[in-house]
Amino acid sequence: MAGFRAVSLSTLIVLLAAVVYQIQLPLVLKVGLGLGRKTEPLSAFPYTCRRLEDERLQACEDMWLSERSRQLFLACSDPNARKQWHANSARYNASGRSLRDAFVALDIDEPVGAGFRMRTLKTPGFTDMLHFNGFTGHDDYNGDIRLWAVNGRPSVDAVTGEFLDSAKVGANMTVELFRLNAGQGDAGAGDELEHVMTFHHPLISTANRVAAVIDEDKPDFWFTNDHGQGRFGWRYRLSSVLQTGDVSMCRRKACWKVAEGLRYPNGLAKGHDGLIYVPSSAVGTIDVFEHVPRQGFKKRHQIDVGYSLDNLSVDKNGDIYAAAFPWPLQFLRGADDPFNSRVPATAFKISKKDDGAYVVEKVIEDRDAEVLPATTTVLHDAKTGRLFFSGVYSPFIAD
Ligand SMILES: *[C@@H]1O[C@H](CO)[C@@H](O)[C@H](O)[C@H]1NC(C)=O
Ligand SMILES: *[C@@H]1O[C@H](CO)[C@@H](O)[C@H](O)[C@H]1NC(C)=O
Ligand SMILES: CC(=O)N[C@H]1CO[C@H](CO)[C@@H](O)[C@@H]1O
Repeated sequence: MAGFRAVSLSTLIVLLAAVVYQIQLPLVLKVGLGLGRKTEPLSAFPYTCRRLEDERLQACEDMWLSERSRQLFLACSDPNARKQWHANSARYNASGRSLRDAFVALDIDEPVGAGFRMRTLKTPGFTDMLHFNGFTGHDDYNGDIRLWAVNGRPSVDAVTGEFLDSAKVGANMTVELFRLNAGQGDAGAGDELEHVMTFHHPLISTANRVAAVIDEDKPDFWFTNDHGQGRFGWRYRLSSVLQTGDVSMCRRKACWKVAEGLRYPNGLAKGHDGLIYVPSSAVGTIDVFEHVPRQGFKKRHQIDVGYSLDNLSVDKNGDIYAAAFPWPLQFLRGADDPFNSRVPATAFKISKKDDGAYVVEKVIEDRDAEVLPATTTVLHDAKTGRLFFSGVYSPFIAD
């Protein structure tokens, strides 16, 4: 009986997927496979690029720049372990998970050798493991720096403490808030992060990245659930087809949904205009929302980029930079062999004109994967004009 049910359910899923994909075939082919796309080599762009290689700078999924202290924060991991355990890509071998995820801070105005002065931040007050996905930060008025990070740990049995099979029950996703206290937060200063609190809630289910609401010193944040509430099984696998991705908000112990019906909502960011920009990887668009208190998100614009988009970042001038994959399939395949794969990368700049219209511009592309990593986040330092690239499984970052 169970077998029969499994067969009919999976047949149904395949049929359903086929129907939906047929309707959207042109879009899926264009965005998902990169068909008919003209890509350009690095030499077509006015940048010189180099790799910053250091064993601490591996598999840095995400970055955030503290403008005040001129420190670039990265959430780094172990590229080989990502293959075994990465809750956001349904890799659930808990025994192969990384045991060395850590925040790394680069003082980007302090060059040292071929790179920058850097230090790994300790988190003594946090006794659990970190398994990073996206994070964000904020320069507080009092000089503190706060970092909100998505943490995807294996689920454990509350009684025995043994690992549960996260493929069957989903990973245990939380958001962890850390603080680098004033003084410690100055470039090159302290290396200990204070753990402020853990957010644990049923709605933090397939969390991808966080955007801080920032209302004085409150810890409130928005975050994307890239597979919505589908923690495992067909709800997980079909999420971007069924458009079940969502954005939710948390205030201390309470969380609620503010937007739904999204296709793989990814690394969201809050713009300087107060609007929230949510890229959808599966369709190559950015939805622009206004947060209306007590009503949730109201969609104000949609920006079409036409590339499979990844995470966004906002620079000091308010321009948005988006990492994109010209060939998404190559990106997915590359994850299995992070040290040898060559995956093309693209970055877009999205600026808002005075009349409110958006201009999308390709700023760099590495068609032949000469230097840039399989990029999941690109960040622009408006002060120096530098771009930083990092990748969820890449063994290096680049600038
Ligand atoms: C899980 O990870 C461990 C440790 O890396 C490895 O030895 C094992 O082969 C992995 N299991 C599977 C099913 O890939
Ligand atoms: C998930 O993490 C929270 C916070 O650390 C913990 O209280 C809870 O017991 C964990 N649940 C499972 C199923 O692992
Ligand atoms: C915040 C962040 O880095 N999120 C995502 C960036 O894109 C990759 C690939 O789609 C995701 O795996 C990350 O979770």
